Amino acid sequence: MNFKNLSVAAVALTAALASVPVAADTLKFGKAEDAIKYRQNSLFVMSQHFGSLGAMANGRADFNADIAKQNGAVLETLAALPWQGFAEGTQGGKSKPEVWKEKTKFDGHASDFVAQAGTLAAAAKTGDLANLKAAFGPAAQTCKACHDAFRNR
Ligand code: ASC
Repeated sequence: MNFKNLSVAAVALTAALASVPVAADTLKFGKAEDAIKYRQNSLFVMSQHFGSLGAMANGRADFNADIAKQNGAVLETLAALPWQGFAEGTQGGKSKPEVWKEKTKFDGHASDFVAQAGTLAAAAKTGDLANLKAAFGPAAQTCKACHDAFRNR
């Protein structure tokens, strides 16, 4: 293999590795309580990283490109996780019963959010505050839309 083909292969491998799905559907919870804790805690950790990006996007914190990039990367990885915690038979916590009664709609909200988290992470990676600002609102909107429909206050 010549050098050019080798670098093409390296780029293709990197792209393939990057698109390996994160651990989104890997767990079988022993107890409903564990599933509830898992989804609540993963959502909580996500909210902290999301909140840091929001503070920069909204001018409540100084923009730091490196921190934004790292928080975007953490957010993107975590965004895939909570949904497996909403398994059948794990009703409770702050979830409305509609999560399970309207699972397709709920899953649609989850995948909208995952897509926006990816867009926000990509925006954060550019190191440009204007891109972060543009991507933050639509991502926050996907959090809110799902909470309005499926979370008890
Ligand atoms: C957060 C958080 C939410 C969302 C929501 C967006 O950081 O904890 O629930 O953003 O406020 O509208």
